[in-house]
Amino acid sequence: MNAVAPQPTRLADYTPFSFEIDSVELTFTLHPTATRVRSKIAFRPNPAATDPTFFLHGEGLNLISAHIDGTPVTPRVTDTGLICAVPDAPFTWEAEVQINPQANTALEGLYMSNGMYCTQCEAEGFRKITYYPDRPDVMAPFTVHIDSDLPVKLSNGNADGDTWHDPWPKPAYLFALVAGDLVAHSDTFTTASGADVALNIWVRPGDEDKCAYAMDALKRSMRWDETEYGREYDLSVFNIVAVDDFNMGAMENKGLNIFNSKYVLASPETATDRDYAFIEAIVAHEYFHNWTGNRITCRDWFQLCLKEGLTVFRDQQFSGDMRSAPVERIGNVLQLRARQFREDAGPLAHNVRPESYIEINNFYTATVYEKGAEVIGMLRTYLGADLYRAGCELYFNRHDGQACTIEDWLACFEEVAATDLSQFKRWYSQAGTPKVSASWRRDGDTLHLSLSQEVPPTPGQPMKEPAKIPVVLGLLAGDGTEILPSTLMDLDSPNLDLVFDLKDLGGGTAPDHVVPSLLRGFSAPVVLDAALSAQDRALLLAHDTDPFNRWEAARSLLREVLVAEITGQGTSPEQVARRDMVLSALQDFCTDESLDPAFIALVLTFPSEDDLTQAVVDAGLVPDPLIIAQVRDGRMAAVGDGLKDILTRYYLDLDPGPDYTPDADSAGKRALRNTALMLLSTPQDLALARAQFADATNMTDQLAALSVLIKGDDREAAQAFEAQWREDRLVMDKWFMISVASAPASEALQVAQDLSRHTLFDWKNPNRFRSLLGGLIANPAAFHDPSGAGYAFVADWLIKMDGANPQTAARMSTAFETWRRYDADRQALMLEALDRIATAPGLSRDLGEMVSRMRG
Ligand code: 0A1
Ligand code: ZN
Repeated sequence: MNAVAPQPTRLADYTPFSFEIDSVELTFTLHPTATRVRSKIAFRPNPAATDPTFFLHGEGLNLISAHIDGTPVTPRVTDTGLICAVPDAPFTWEAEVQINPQANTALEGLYMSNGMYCTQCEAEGFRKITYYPDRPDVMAPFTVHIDSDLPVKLSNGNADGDTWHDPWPKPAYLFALVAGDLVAHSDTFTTASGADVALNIWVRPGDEDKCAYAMDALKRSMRWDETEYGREYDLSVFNIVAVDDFNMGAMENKGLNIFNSKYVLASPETATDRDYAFIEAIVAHEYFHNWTGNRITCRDWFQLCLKEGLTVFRDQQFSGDMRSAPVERIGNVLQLRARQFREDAGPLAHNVRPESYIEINNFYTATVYEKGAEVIGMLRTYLGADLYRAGCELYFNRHDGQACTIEDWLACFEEVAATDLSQFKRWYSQAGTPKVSASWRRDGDTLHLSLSQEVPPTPGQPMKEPAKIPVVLGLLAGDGTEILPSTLMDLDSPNLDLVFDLKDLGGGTAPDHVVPSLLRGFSAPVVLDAALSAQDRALLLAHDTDPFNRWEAARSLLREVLVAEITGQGTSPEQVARRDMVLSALQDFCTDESLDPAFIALVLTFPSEDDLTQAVVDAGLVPDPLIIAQVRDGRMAAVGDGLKDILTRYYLDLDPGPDYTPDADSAGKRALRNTALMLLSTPQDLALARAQFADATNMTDQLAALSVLIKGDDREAAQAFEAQWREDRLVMDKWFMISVASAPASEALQVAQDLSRHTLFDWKNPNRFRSLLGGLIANPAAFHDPSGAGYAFVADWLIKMDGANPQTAARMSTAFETWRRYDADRQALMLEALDRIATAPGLSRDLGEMVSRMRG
């Protein structure tokens, strides 16, 4: 543990900075171990400030000189920054510092990746570059000079030789600099008002032929933001740079987005359909930040969801428009449940707008991002598309150039819709996933439907107020016809009783049987508990007009069957009958020729082991990861056998041929075909997978086959893949991941241990580290091995990584957040691993905070 316990930063303590900045001029003289940074900053007292102290953040800097208005000064320098006496009037601050980019393994501030200089400043990395008020509410125009022999030198804004000028005031976290031996894939874009923009994607020589898809996604994003949100681009150049060493997915630096290369580079041979979809979404996400994040930014880091929730919502809308909206929605909900519901149910649960933190980097979470996006979606559901757009318009016009709060954002919607959003605002200040229960009864021709809600206690929040929950519902008659189309109900109190006149809805005759279709489109991020019989869910699967609820019905039927089997009730006659019924419901569903293959693939995809673990916990039982994996595999094989004819037909009919295109339709066909492959294959029957592996001409099909083969313990396939792709970093990341994630539980840990000694295991590269460790964590039966060896392996690596890159170690540590789910022995072993991390010498603030929150 650190000698002095780090102190939390609190939302309630916000005060504005004592000075404003009129301009920033930076001069970089690049050197791998001794880069010089000169800064010249025009400060002016801030009339809104109460504290006149001149404090500049700075960490790990070697201060060479400092001047105020040309006169040398000697500031008081500490570990976190400096304080200096300054005039009570405008003044110019000049400083020179020296830094060592090559020694920067934390990848925050200025660092080197394969001989290239690059920066990552969000959230608080700029303070590792020079002394500055490194807080998002201090915005200024920047001019940057770069002195280096390297051929390509980039920064924010527009270029004039090696000098870059960004006219738009921005906080330091959006600063970026790149220098290296790079080549560009270039294009142009003309904005709606006729301005020409040069577009460049900068990559290492040799990678330029893998940029076309990202470029296309960028142009589509730019157009979409114009048509859907009225937002145009505002500089004459937009640069994207791909780097191999990056802590996160990508970063929206003004005019100079920096990307993890895995979210830029794609060719059919090396990238999967999933990779293409991510590239499209992340390119869009970073581009959309230009307005939601950059032109209008956050007052403080507690407001992170202001830019992230909104920008995720916008990128999800974009992907829904570019691809199949229902398929995208289901994918987003799967992610939300897998990551955010898991977070919300454990010791790391926190508000969409947290109120205190020790290390802000620990709050780039599924709750801030994904639940934050759901909150925007609910706002739009309540207001409707037109008022939502009007509120956004007001927000953009009113707050351009400002650093804002959630209050500023909501006030725009309260104003355009003349409504009070104070109860809605609880979505920002209450953690936990609300549970909505629904029950109904028939009274003659009247249906009484009761909804109730309960928000569970979370760490530090024992009591909750009722949330405002939009429940979109419809009603189906027993023959499958819809008698009530989607209708928005507002569950804003603990209970809501609804009454429907079925005679009226049935056009004069009340149907004999009525099935409610609740929470259509997943209209709120809640857990729904509705007492729908299996027959009713089968009816929804067959007939609901809402695709999300069709999928949801199938999923819950499958989950129920699996949980029964996992908990030892699988052999009862009732369960055997239930399984037959589910199989025949799936069979009927699959024969509908009009359905989108991507949608069918989702319906046939089994709940994950993690999902089933939570379902077992929800049933009040203790999960055994090995049994869960065995039952899931066995049931998949049984469903594959039961649906053999139709799956084989899909497999044969849906071959899109050798000409790969990454569009959603072709990807959907491959998804269904590979789902069929997975269901049809067993360790005893790998012929289809072997043939596909040998013949594959694209990475989607090759990797799908490899996964099946590794699961079937076919080591030769894994070796062949390695031999084929050794030279390709991004493909080898997939190999490291899948070799462990798909391995049989009894072998995965040994495979992980062996791979950690592989010559290509460059552990300081975050992608490679995440592939190997993430692969083990994604194989719960191996990670949770009763010996505790899986926990020990991960803990050892977290401790090691923490010494080099605390952010990456801290993010990966969430593998332990679910320790309370397990039996006493496993709990003890997981806590032992956490305690070992907690007492590791030199533990970082990042990992220290995570471990202490998880420990509870
Ligand atoms: N703002 C970026 C994500 C990002 C966040 C933090 C980082 O370093 C701590 C890096 C990138 C986004 O939302 O894409
Ligand atoms: Zn973002």
